[in-house]
Amino acid sequence: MKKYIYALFIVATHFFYAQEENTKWTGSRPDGHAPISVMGDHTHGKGEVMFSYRYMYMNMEDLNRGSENVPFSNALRPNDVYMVTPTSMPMNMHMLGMMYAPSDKITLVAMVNYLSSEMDHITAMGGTFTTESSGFGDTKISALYKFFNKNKQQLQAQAGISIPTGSIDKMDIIPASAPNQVILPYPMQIGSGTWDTELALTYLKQWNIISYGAQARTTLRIGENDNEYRLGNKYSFNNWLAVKAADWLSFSGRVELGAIDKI
Ligand SMILES: [Cu+2]
Repeated sequence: MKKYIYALFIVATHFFYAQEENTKWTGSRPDGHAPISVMGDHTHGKGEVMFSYRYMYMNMEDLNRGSENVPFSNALRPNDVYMVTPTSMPMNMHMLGMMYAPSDKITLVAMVNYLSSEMDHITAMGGTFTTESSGFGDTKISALYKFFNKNKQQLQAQAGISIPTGSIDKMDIIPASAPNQVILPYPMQIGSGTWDTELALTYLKQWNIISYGAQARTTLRIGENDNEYRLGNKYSFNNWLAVKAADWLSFSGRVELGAIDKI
């Protein structure tokens, strides 16, 4: 499956005691935040608290063989061995986050999310059906450490864990199993099932009306889950630019390079 569409919104509340110092990078400018899908992009000053709500919609559709787009019939009998192939998978994600800085150097981050997904299928006989799963996902707790902030540049590291609170036992009825439920495939499971390590390194730079950021991030999965598999490790490299249009408005965009290991 490929082709995905992101829709992202944020409602964030800041309780800040902003100190505008001309020589420092600052998150209190509207362009002091990365595009919303980048996590751990900023730190807070001592005593600051931030709550966030993020919503993401992602739809995946079409079928690829290698990197080539192929019709669904290519995967189905008599062309191939499969009885069923997925055709699209829309997903909704609600993310609640909290940040708190016990000191100027350290910011603590906690995140929980609620996921609901559907997967549409077509069968070799031409029938269609849809499966559904939803629930609270894995819980992420991490700490951001600020190495330095000078000359309008900041460097920070993030280290954390993902606690496997999300289900890996989601089931639904498919035509071949009715009236019984069967276990749903990997992408329809809510959690990873493993304790995962999250590590990131972020560099930030600000000019008068422009901010730049770069972040390398990895998710390393530990061991196997209760269903005897492990999702692939994830690696990503993000680059973003934000332009300050007014004291309350900025525009930003990012380019991400990513890789995921095999399950
Ligand atoms: Cu924050």
